[in-house]
Amino acid sequence: MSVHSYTRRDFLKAVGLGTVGVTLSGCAGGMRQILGGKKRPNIILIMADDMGYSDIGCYGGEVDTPNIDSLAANGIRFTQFYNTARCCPTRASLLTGLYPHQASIGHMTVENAEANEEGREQHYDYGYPGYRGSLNRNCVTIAEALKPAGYHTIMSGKWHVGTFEGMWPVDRGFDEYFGVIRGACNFWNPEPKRLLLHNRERIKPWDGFYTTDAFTDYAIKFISKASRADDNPFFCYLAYNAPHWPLHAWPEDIAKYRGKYRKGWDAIRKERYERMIRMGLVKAEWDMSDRDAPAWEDIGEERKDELDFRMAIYAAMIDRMDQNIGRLVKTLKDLGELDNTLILFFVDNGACAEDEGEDFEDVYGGGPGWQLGTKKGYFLTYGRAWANASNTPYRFYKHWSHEGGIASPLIAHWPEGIKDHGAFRHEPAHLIDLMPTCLELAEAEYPKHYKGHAILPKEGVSLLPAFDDKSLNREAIYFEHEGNRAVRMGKWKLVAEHAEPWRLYDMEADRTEMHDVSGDHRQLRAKMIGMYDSWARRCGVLPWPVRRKSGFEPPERDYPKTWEDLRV
Ligand SMILES: [Ca+2]
Repeated sequence: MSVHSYTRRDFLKAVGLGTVGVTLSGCAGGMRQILGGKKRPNIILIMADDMGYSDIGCYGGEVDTPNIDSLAANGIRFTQFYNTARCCPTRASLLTGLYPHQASIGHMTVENAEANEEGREQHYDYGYPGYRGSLNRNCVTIAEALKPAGYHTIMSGKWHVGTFEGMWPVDRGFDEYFGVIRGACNFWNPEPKRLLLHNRERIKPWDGFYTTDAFTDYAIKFISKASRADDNPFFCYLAYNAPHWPLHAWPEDIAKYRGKYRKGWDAIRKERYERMIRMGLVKAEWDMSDRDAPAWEDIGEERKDELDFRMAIYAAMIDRMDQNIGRLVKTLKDLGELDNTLILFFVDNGACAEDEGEDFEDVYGGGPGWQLGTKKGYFLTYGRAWANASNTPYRFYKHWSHEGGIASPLIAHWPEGIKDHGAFRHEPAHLIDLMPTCLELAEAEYPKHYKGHAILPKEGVSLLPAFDDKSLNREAIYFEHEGNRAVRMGKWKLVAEHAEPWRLYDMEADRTEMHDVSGDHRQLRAKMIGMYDSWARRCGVLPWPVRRKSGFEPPERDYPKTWEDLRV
């Protein structure tokens, strides 16, 4: 038994035996906490998938999210928290505390030969260190770092940082896992090749299965088990796939919103923008981004009805996630764990305007209208016009390094540790900060070596000072995805679309990135470009598009594609 797994019961036993002096001399953090009469907190990271900055109520949205709003009202909200603009790089970064390329997920995750037959190079193992498509062994996950400190390590939901066995959550420090290993899936019936697993066991979806509900069921099950097992705290990573496409929601949740979006995106954007100004989330002097779609009044009635349906399903998916977060919070309360649990809620990337093609031109949503409200459909989306509204007041979307791609809500709720209630924090922060935050709370050491591999130094800073409204004292934060790139340093942001020149914005005066001030700050711009280039070299970022390394043949791997292929 390590000193870290020492429980209160063991401690009392040690005191009774009169060996306390001997015991204490060799003790690390966990014991100090017990001696201080305070147990280290449980930590729960809850991440939504492909959601706009202003969809939820406490960030200015009209979607009904009372449970998430309650976490915000009794905790704090960061206004400038950043992700990496895409599903798998975000997951790699949050899990490891590194930039995605350092963890080898500079683009997407490895697929099998079948994906290659779609005509695009979808293998995603490019042969370069930053682009291997699964977490490498020169990083540790938060679970791997917290487990030696005695934490139970639990995950439920979408993994998406390594497809094949050996790359799975139970291979990367998690005691228990339930969820979908690969990316997007049918919410009612994840396709066999998406790999629905409990630990290593293949699971067939049951009657009434819906990913958001099922992921929560298992998170609750694992947490309850850990809470009852001993006095050690738990770390839980709950990665919802909502409200990522396909648009799939329960009829009763859709009914709540059907018709409410007939007012159109112009009205929704205006309402959100004004609400956000009143809330103190955005400044009135920031111009709202341009409408990236036709005017709502120019849309025909039939299309308006379908567009309302699409947005109603999207809202229903968020609503359902919120209901499930309510169930989780109630469980924590019933277990007596809520007060000493840090819950962080955030999103993996901004609203999604993806199109089936390469040119992102689908304004009104992908997939046939007849699939809406059914359990069918894969690429069934709400389109760029609604994504533009989801990201009010910011520009661009998932994939981009502008605020619409990378800005995320971050709610921190921890009754015993955060005394400020309902307040905002304006310190820029990033996914890379979650590892240092968890390490500090767990009093765990970040390893220099792990299982025989040298581990890269962590990149972020602990968010705990910001919980107490103190500065984070950081230098800069960097971004790159598919050639879209950015540097955030203090109030300045240098940002560029792929193949476009750098532009410079003063985020205090213009967070919506509408007024390039490059001309007024040439030296600063040049300095930040130099900083970006050094960072890109250091972290293995390559110029986009990245192609498979010459002479490199990715290892052939396969997995069962159908239920018939499974030997159950
Ligand atoms: Ca995503």
